Amino acid sequence: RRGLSGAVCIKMDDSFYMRRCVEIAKKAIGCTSPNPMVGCVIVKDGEIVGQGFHPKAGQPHAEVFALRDAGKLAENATAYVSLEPCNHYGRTPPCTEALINAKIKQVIIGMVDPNPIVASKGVEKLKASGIDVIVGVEEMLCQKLNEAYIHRMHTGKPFVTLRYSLSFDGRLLNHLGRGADQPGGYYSKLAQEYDGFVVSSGFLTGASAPPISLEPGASQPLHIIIARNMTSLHLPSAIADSSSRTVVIAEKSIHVEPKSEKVEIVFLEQMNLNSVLDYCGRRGLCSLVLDIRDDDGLELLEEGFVQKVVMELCPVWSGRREASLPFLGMKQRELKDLRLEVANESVLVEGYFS
Ligand code: AOF
Ligand code: ZN
Repeated sequence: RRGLSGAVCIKMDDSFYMRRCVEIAKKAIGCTSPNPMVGCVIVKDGEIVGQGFHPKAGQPHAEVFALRDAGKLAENATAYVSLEPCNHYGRTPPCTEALINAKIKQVIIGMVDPNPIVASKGVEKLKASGIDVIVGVEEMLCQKLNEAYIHRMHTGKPFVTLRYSLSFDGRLLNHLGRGADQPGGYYSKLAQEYDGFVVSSGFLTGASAPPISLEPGASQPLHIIIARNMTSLHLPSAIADSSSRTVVIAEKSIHVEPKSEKVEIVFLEQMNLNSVLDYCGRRGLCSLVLDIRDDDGLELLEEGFVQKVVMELCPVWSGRREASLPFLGMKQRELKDLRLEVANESVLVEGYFS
């Protein structure tokens, strides 16, 4: 067969369409929490006749947009969805019904939804309606897309990524590598992707600019200050005036200045890392960055609450003899699924705690 451009069309396989679902789902990166990112593609006779993604919690799901896009062509077509279609009335009606009503013939699913109100009920409903269902195409890719959502569904806590910068002589830096917080820089992208940043004391002294994303149209992360053993807190203007919201989590009464509509104070009766993360999970935060510029915040790592590490190796020799060797005295652990990237003038190394 020949396409419009005259080029020979190859029949694309399930994996290709599922990867397409994941690609379009990412258009909503950072915007869907506490919902997952989901993409859907409707294919008929080897052609994509409709596609859609879930833009934001409260808005229609990916399948609804894809079916609208396909119109009547959805009849007898195959729907590819990166996550199992829902079968419940939440903020939106069930996608299984929408697929059934549109007379979809086959549904190919990337992964089962770990949300207990969905978990396999969507698959069962589709099958019971006579639709052919396949589950597990490009499953690992679909899981990676929603690693934070899946983690929160399983644990009730946000997925936590530790980020820090090191010099070539192995010292913790209190600044980012060049270009990291510019548009397209890894830090700006992390701030777009993650729901919240735990800001350590380096930010409170005003030494570091608070995490914000400069990606076009990005949603900004919530700034979280864990105010343990503090009775008063003066926020630097960079935080108080930032476009992001800030939440100060405290144990007992705390005096926070300056007052701002964007700064919220939350009290937790028994404040420990477990209760802080549980609170963040209840609040709907699926993912957090623990941004280390000095030695605080390290208990999260020690207690096993960190899932992923992003280390930036900056091309500087600090020459500081006394400067902190980060994480000294922490217990030995293995990292897996390593990824390496040369970003601007730094080297980024990512890994997951096993
Ligand atoms: C899908 N496609 O695009 C999304 C799904 O409150 P609701 O109605 O938006 O429901 C939220 C739940 O629906 C969410 O926790 C997840 O289980 C599922 N999200 N499912 O088939 C989508 N966003
Ligand atoms: Zn749905």
